[in-house]
Amino acid sequence: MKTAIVTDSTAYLPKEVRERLGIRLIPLSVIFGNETYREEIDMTAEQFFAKIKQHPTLPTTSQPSVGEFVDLFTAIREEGYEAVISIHLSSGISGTYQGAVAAGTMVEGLRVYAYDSEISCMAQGFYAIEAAEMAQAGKTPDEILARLDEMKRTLRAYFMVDDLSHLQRGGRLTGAQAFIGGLLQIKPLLRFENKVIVPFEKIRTRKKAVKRIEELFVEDADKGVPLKAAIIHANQPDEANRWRDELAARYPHVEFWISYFGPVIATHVGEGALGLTWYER
Ligand code: MYR
Repeated sequence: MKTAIVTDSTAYLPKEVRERLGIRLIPLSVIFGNETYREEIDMTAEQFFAKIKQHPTLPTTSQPSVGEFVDLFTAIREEGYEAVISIHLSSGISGTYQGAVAAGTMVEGLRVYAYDSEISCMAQGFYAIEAAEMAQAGKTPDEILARLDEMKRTLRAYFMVDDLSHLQRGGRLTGAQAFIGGLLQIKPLLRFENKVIVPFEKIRTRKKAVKRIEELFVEDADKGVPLKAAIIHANQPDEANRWRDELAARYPHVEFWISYFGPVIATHVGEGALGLTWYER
């Protein structure tokens, strides 16, 4: 069965990877006043970080419409595909996945499998890459979905933000009410649990938070199993590169990527956010 792979822009996959693997992109948008920008199409991460420095009101974000999904799925069917696996950011933080599900019921002649990555950013990108490689190798949708579920069992992601107020303002922080006052002064480690973002541990400084993420990574990296990992940063390329160089020197069996929080996710995590994700290859 000829299967296409779609993911949304919040996977922040490099264009070269998308083109090589034939991964289709559906963009989310950032909205500044009455201007809407589709990320990765109308606005890059660099342009976003430059714009938020000048813009008095903070942006908001929006998911793709069901109509955009229907148009994309219809075009895929017209290209002769029989199935599509559409991989999206966690349904606990965005309605994008639900949009794909709804559109899937409206396009005849194409089997639409919407997949909730229960995460976002390069972790979601890793799902899309595995799926696309398998689709290119002629695997069936069921085989691909089974591999994605298997990946979910070993995939980890921890991140920290410089300023928690962005996540709070956008309503994307769960379970932090009990210590929210204190949280604004510290750098809690965050992660996804049951599709939503929750504080994992309270940590006082950025340096200690990086060290703690590293400890969690090392617990898995020390098992010696080949891993694929990505450092994800919100406009902190030097810090991300330094961290990657240190980790890559110590863990040659891990394939490291550098990725970024682009406009939509950076609207919610703020500049300076930093994270690490990994899974067993
Ligand atoms: C929308 O408007 O539908 C998009 C909402 C996006 C919320 C993003 C919340 C932060 C996600 C952090 C991901 C970290 C992954 C390692």
